[in-house]
Amino acid sequence: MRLFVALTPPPELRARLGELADIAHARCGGRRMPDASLHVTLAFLGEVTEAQAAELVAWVQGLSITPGEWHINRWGSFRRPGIVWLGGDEGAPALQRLQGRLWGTLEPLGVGVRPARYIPHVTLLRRATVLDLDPFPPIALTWSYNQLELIQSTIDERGARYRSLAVSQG
Ligand code: 2AM
Repeated sequence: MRLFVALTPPPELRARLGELADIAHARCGGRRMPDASLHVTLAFLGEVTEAQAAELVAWVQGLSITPGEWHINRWGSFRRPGIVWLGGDEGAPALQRLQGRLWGTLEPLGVGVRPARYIPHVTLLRRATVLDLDPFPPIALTWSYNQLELIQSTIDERGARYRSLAVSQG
């Protein structure tokens, strides 16, 4: 199964991110991420075995992370798959530390591949046809987090569906 570790937004922030996804979708087209799927990935693990998944569930359930804040203040895009995203604070030290700490555990487990560079972002659209982000309103959102989730991604003809498998201690 295909897994990733992510932060999921609190309800009010989720709703606000959804409104921004609507604004982006009206201009850029493509496939809008459903509100329920909005997240920021910390570690993409890819395909893992059932045994590895069970180990990862136990690990996440026993994990407690340092609470932090992530400041979202810019629109961005990845040209190739037509992704429009929200991000900011690329060097966001707390998120970078958290990501580094996760990979410090994941690498010895032999799952996933640590990316050369981590660009924290919330994907709003996939396969967007317009990637001109200049007209979008300035944003300044704060994402307060104290937990992370292990999420399973299942791909079907309607795109990816996500299911939470484990939540860290809050
Ligand atoms: P994306 O939103 O920019 O596509 C589940 O696919 C999550 O893992 C998404 O947030 C996705 O980022 C992220 N991810 C990171 N690396 C990936 C990869 N190589 N393949 C698929 N998803 C990846």
